[in-house]
Amino acid sequence: MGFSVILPTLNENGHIEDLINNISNIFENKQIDYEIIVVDDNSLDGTIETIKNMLKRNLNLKLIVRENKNKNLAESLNDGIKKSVFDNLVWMDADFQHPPKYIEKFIKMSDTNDAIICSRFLNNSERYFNNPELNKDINENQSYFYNKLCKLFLYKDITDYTSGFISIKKKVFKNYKLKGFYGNYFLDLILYLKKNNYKVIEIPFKDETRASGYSKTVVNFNLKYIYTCIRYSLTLFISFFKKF
Ligand SMILES: Nc1nc2c(ncn2[C@@H]2O[C@H](COP(=O)(O)OP(=O)(O)O)[C@@H](O)[C@H]2O)c(=O)[nH]1
Ligand SMILES: [Mg+2]
Repeated sequence: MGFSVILPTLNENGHIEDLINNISNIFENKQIDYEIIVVDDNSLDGTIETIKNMLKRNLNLKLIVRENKNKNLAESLNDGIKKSVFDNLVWMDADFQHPPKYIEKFIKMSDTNDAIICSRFLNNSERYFNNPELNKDINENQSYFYNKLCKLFLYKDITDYTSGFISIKKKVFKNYKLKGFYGNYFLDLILYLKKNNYKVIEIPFKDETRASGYSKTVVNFNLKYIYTCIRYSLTLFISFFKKF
């Protein structure tokens, strides 16, 4: 058993070293083979230099810099998948919103499942904004509503269609590539898994606020917000028909 952890990065210098050390410790303590693949879309905040320095010390660390390519989260993950060497893949936000401790659950459950998804919307999931000191991101209500709609029209046993925190068997990608933008690549992946009868399970988790830096997906309430809503609705609409 081995794990390839893919970390897509765009300006995550404030915490990326901590995150990599944290993830490495989990696998080192359990003596499980692993690699961490950082896929960077030309960060300007020093993320690339930090990783290059770490490469000298951490032999399990790899770096892909997507030079001369358009910034794209799903394509970054595809590049990481292509480079990976182990049977189990994990990907997650590189900003501590997805706490690394859940990797221990992935390890425990990976023998009996093809995909394990950390969901924000199960009954016993907890949200960062339950803490009264933390503000809710502007797009949380939109995301909640969108995922409810997906559950209604797609699969009753899946609650988080835009999670982005997953452990998944590499074999899934023999005939499939991630496609789309931000969260909606994830919906397409769920559809593919379900249609091909892979064993998918969700587990509850407690998300955190980003450790530093800023979100690339939060949009203000303006034309871009409406455009994003339309793109997401279209994806759901198309997925509904692709389901059959
Ligand atoms: N390589 C790459 N990574 C990205 C891109 N956009 C976002 N990310 C990374 O994807 C993860 C999720 O993005 P984030 O800004 O945290 O979105 P949020 O969690 O929805 O606020 C983070 O690790 C980002 O650094 C991109 O265009 N390319
Ligand atoms: Mg994030």
